Amino acid sequence: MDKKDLLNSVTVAKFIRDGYLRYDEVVSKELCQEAKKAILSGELNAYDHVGSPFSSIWNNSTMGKIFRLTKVKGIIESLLGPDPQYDHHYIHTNKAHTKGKANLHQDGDYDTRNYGFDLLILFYPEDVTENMGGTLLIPGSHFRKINSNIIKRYQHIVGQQQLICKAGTILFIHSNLWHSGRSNHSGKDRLLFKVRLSPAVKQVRTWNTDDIDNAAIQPILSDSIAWHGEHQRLEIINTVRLWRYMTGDSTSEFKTKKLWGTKLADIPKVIYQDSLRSMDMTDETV
Ligand SMILES: O=C(O)CCC(=O)C(=O)O
Ligand SMILES: [Fe+2]
Repeated sequence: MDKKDLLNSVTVAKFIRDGYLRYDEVVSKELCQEAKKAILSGELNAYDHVGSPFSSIWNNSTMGKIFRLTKVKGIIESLLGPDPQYDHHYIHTNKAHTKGKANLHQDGDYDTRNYGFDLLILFYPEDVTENMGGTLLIPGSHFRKINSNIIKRYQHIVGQQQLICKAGTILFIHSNLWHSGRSNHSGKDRLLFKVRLSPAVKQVRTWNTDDIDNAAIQPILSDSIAWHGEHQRLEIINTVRLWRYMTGDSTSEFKTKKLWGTKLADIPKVIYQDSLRSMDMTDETV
């Protein structure tokens, strides 16, 4: 792809810190209408072939047009690298006047990778208003691996974001970010088309890195997220480690005091520190 259509390093740093990026109204109203028709027709109900190149899926169809918009393609390639693979898609119809959608979870809970990740792409073909049960996201939760739905009892986490948006909005989410659909108290169904893609390459410098030395990046990576509380330092280290993995930086220590001056070798297990499963995993060296 032309590098002008890829994300820059500042935006990728924000993705690494928060675990998601949001783009409002990137899909035209006409394409949203077409997408809604395609969804309701049932033609998209079945999975396609898991592991196929994404470029081979939905050719000559509305969804193909949407996911091949230059802007959308550029974001996908920036986060996953070229030629990502299709994992699955799903139509989430959150019916009018339905409760019981408090279901905080992580899609990538069985994922054994330490740094590589899949991308969830959540496309809303219709407006989502305040009481329609828009997707709830917990920024900065993607470094905490959890088992199945054990987090679903957590409510009102400081800084949580519940989506309210216009038709054509897309969220791009790290597959370990904690998220949930919510109860729909409105009289209208809420529609969400989700696709999960996997990288076909190691996710290193897959975006436009012309601004890699931009001074704005370090404060983004070492920003604190209120709900991390006492774990802020560890979470910043996790954030910086993912940044270092994705920029291919294998120096052995943080170079500047601002990034805590900590020797990585002294803290070999901080990534996914909440996961029992991570106890027997060997960390990749970054
Ligand atoms: O219904 C929602 O907003 C969330 C759906 C979800 O969990 C997913 O697509 O992975
Ligand atoms: Fe999910």
